[in-house]
Amino acid sequence: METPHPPEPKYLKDEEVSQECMSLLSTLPSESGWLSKKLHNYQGFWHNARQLQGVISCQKHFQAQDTDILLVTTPKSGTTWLKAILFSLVNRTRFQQTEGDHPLLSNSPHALVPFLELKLYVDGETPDLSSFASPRLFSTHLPYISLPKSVQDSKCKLVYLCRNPKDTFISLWAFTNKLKLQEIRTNSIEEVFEKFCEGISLCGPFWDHVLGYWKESLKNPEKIYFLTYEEMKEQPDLHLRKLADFLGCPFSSKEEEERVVDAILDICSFDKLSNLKVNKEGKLPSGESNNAYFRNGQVGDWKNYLTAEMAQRLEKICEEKFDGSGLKF
Ligand code: PAP
Repeated sequence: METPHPPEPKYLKDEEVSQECMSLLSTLPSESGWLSKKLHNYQGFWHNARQLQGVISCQKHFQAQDTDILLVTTPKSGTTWLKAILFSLVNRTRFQQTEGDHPLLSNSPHALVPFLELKLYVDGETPDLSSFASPRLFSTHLPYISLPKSVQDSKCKLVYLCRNPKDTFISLWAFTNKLKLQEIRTNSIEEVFEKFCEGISLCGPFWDHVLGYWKESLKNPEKIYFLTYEEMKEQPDLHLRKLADFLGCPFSSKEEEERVVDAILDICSFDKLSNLKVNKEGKLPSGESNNAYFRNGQVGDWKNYLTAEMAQRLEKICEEKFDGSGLKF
């Protein structure tokens, strides 16, 4: 007997889009996708139909507040981890990491820090955000060019996270196969690698996404904190302290004495989060299993999947794309 397919997450229900979105889609370049059936190019980046509906809706309706914090990531760069970290950091006086009722112990980080375009605005409607405590914490995969105008105009802060492209690709490929849908067969690595190298992936081209935020973070370091998964893995305590400073909530000497930094890193660690019942067995309201967001959380896992030729090809593309930017992976 065949294993039943997991339900299709909301953001992948391509056919459920408004007339307005449908009309826009018909004017955009499109390509066959590797998770959704099709990807559409909007403002230079690839989105599936539902995601695009969310992008347009949040561009139109999202009103950023000066105190908002936006976690922006390239897909599969450690979004889940940083959602947990930022949530714990900014709520550390409301919720102590050592208490048994900390929200991270019974909620997926994705439920605590929702995506704008993939969750809150995905239906094309204006969500009620009045229940969000201040500072409001949201996340997005939106490229810089597509951010709602109010994000650029307000004093809200952006934390940007990306990851080595080879590990990003492997994580994305593994994720799409985990979520594989009825109409789409398992994605072969060669096939999707080709697409990734052509820049065709969710919110890709990868390099354009990264460069957009990299350049802005150099111009405006008060507004954008640029971070990589590898840096966070290597010196998590350093970056957590820097994030706290950047967000205007530095650790006090009393908190340093009480080792709050370690407590936050501990509750957000891969081992801790991936072994919680909620993340092992729970599902998001969109139907995805929380465990799809935890694989192995390693740096350099690409070595187990990519051939030397594949790795060289992607390295060469990135070298060319990032040339002169000062950014290296
Ligand atoms: P998203 O962008 O679709 O929300 P995201 O959370 O970025 O997904 O991707 C999951 C990756 O983060 C997985 O990487 P892997 O496939 O290389 O293993 C996942 O294992 C990793 N991850 C999730 N939680 C943590 C964590 N607490 N610490 C480190 N890595 C983590």
